Amino acid sequence: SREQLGEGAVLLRNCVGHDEAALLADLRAIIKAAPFRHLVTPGGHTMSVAMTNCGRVGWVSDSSGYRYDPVDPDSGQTWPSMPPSLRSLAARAAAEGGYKGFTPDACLINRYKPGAKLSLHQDKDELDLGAPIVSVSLGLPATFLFGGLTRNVAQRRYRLTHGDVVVWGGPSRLAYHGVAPLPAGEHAVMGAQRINLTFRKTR
Ligand code: MD5
Ligand code: FE
Repeated sequence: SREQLGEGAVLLRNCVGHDEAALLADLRAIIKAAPFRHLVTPGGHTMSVAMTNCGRVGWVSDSSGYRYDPVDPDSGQTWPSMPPSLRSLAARAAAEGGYKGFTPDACLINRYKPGAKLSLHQDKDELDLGAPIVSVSLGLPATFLFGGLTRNVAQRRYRLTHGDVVVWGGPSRLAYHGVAPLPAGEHAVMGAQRINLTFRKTR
């Protein structure tokens, strides 16, 4: 199914489909090569969400700021490459959301355990703001907070569940957003966690 959340923002429920087994196997291999870690923000806070990346570059944060870096600072190696199972899901979802020819070069992988949250923010570290961000939710359901172009706009809340994909483009690309603290639970496939993949075109 297909639901318009805002101008340029399209929610595709249960969009992962038959790609799921290959996707999860590839995800496990990425996490083995580049394990989840809790990044520190420039303000000195350790994030409750744990992160890793695949693709040409990965999103990293430390005391000096945010950046896209070809090197995993924990390993000193380049990030695992973006497997075709992930790349093709992102391209298919983007096309369904109205963006043909989406070629992401980064995939940020966020892991939420119960209690983890993502505070209200904008994604603006990417140079190509004309490209959408494609977000894939796996595991436990989460409450997603979708605000406006300024911080003070009231947020609408959406429950995102396993297999849901959101294409964030157009004016929604720079909307403030966040994720409410993850409730405890156990997902049949993913266990006691939510994993979110965000596909980005950084240049
Ligand atoms: C998540 N991740 O559920 C979300 C999904 C992040 C992040 O926010 O930065 O890693 S991506 C949601 C998103 C991206 C770009 C724009 C908008 C939402 N939006 O306009 O609401 O872990
Ligand atoms: Fe974000």
